[in-house]
Amino acid sequence: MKRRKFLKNSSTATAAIVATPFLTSCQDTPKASEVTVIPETKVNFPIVICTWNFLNASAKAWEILNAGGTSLDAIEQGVKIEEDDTTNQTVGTGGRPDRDGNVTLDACIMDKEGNCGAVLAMENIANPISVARKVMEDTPHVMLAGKGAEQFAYEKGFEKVNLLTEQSRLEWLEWKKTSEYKPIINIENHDTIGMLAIDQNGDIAGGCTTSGMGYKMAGRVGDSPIIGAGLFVDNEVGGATATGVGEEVVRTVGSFLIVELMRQGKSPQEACEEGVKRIMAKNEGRNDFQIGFIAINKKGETGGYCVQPGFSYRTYSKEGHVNNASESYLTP
Ligand code: SD4
Repeated sequence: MKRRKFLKNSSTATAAIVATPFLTSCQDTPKASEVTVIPETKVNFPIVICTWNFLNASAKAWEILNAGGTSLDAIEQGVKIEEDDTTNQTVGTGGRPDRDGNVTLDACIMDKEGNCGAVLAMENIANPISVARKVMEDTPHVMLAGKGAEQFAYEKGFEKVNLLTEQSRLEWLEWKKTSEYKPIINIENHDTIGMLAIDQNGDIAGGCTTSGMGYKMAGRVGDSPIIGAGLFVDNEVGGATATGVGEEVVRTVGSFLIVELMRQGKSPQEACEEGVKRIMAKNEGRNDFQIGFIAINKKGETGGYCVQPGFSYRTYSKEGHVNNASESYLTP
């Protein structure tokens, strides 16, 4: 039996029973007295984790998982909470605009089969994660950008909305007085939501949604909607997602790297640490940007690591919900 199948439906401590080599060569089904019990393997799912301290988003995802819903539904419904929160100025409605005053949204989603969908630099649509899911499910493509993504959303019944709130407009007008593009650590690049979930079947899905870096150049796209950079899920291994300065995450294909490190045997925590170290190796001496990675493996073990102090990630499972302060590569 494949390990993946063995873990299926198992959300509590599990003892794996393995036939000895002698017995397997002699008969198909060993008797209970003739098997070796290997140590308990603790699994922890269903579970959802997300970047930053998003209690409402993770609670929504947990509600779906706990009721037996799929990880894919949990991701979509969970991150939508932040897309609709106008006080979150890094995601969805209320997001900070680009330097021309236009709010452009990026999102991607990935399911247990490795299917994925993304929208890039899309304007006037409130829930890019749902459009990304439609791209995944209803088109032969993976990514739609700009006007094409917006047009596709209208065709799918999404409404045109004004994403620029008064608060974000006034801050942009203030920014324009100096027009200095220098994202403030843990402020202007704060609050993108990347989310990973495992459902009761043990299947993993992930999503990531953002308005990108505040006051970016028109047309700029970061890591968040790029499969492998801002998000990656491999249902055999685990998933990873990122927040922070997307250019640096793209340069190392960060989330894919972390999943591959887990495939090679690293824990989610070790893999996130290695991911950040790879980025810092390309940026020796720099201390002016933030990146945070989170990861989960097939057993529901989690990890997170970042460049600068100040990043946290939330976990929500039967064991409760916690905002985990992430350790950082740099010290304060
Ligand atoms: C980006 N990674 O567009 C995003 C920004 C972000 O919290 O994470 N903001 O580069």
